[in-house]
Amino acid sequence: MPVPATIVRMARDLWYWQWKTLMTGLAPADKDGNYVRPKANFLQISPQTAHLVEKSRYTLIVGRSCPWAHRAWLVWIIRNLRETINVIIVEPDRKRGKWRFVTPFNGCHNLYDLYLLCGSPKSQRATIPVIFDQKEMTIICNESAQIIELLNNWPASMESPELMPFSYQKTIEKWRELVQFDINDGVYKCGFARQQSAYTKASATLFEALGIMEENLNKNGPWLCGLHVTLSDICLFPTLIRWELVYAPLFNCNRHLLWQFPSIWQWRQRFFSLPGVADTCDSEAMVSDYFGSLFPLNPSGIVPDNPSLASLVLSLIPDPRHYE
Ligand SMILES: N[C@@H](CCC(=O)N[C@@H](CS)C(=O)NCC(=O)O)C(=O)O
Repeated sequence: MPVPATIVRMARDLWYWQWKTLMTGLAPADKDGNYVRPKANFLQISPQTAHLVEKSRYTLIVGRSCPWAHRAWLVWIIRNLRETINVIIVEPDRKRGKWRFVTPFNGCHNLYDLYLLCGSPKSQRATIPVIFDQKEMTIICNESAQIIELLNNWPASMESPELMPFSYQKTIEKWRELVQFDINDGVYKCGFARQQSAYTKASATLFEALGIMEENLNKNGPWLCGLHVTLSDICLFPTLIRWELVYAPLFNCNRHLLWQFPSIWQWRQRFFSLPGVADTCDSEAMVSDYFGSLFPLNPSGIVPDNPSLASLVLSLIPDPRHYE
């Protein structure tokens, strides 16, 4: 039996009100419905002194689904820092909306308790990535943009690559800024937009930035700043590896398909093939966490099927004659 139109309208209005209420908890927005990312609050050592830190005193805490944690994990892998800083991978606890330690860490079962132990106010969101100092029992940094700079200066072997060489610094900063605001955060601005106009603006900015990346890689590749992998590549990859799995289907990042940017497509294949990188890309964790946790965007909780990540990333760009 068809549902009467008035009931449908009432249900829609009620759902829309509930959706807005839930979105307020999930993703703060300004008065025009644009998503505004909250700020992190811990930073106690400067990147310039990170190379002086004592070996094995610190732990990097990451999770498999989080793109901000992924960039820190990538620096750890690419600079081969396993001798000088431990890594712990936390798991999402969806019922409680917290990051959970697989085995208790300093007596804490979840990251929120570790934040409290380190003197964080109760109102603080317990986010990853984090660098924890075991000696002082404190979090030294919980902002990924700073964590990757710290890790780039962390004690490492002579062969470890420098990801922010001095002569490239200006160029790296320029790309990092575009990547951070228009791409890393850009996908969230699309997905968490509260109004059509906010979404339309975010989507246009996002794809314009991808266009700029495409042109740059085409002219100056193979990496964003030329011949060497730098922190700008590290920042771009976590967003692009989640593209078809999460951001296109869940955050409406659909204006173009990624393979329509051929240089970006090849750049992603190149980055994915670097030693150790594929092991940091757990597509099941990414998909189940985003689709399972972001209730206001996916109320059914249904987690979609996907091709294997390697087959997707390493596939050839379709021949233009077949789609034009
Ligand atoms: N400013 C942070 C943001 C990190 C962030 O938002 N992490 C998310 C996971 S992708 C998180 O841990 N969220 C937990 C929460 O908000 O309670 C950074 O870039 O390090």
